[in-house]
Amino acid sequence: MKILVLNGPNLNLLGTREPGIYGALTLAQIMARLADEARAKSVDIEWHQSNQEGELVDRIGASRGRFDGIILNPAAYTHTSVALRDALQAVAVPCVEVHLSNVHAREGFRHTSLTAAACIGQIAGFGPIGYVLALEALIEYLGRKHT
Ligand code: CA2
Repeated sequence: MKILVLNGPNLNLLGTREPGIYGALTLAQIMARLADEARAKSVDIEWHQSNQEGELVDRIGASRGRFDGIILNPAAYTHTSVALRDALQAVAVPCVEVHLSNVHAREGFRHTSLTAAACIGQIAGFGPIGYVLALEALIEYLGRKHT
């Protein structure tokens, strides 16, 4: 099983600022923890971070046939990107949306996700462990039959 993990804009700044909202770990540390969990479950993961919407769209577009599932933290593009939503719908690779913070308890503009409707589900508010929960959810989902 191969899972693509995509992280959107400014998540490269994790661990350097706003630890009160996003925690003290860097993205590399969060991804290392996820990779440990994946290895223990015999799952291959490949992860990327980009501040460019088009790069994220391209990576989603190229995922069909190469990956069994996607874990996506679209960051600020969650709330704005029709392009990411269309890409997810087009490839139809099962995707779990992850947010470190509980977006629903924050500013109103974060309550809307344009991408979540193109995902099998959303995990928000559990910090870095949200990525591990997303991996477990994907493994469970992919183990079931979907017609
Ligand atoms: O909670 C999340 O994971 C978010 O996707 C994070 C995004 C935010 O726009 C979403 O509404 C919720 C922001 C990522 C920016 O990360 C930073 C990390 C350190 C310092 C500043 C920003």
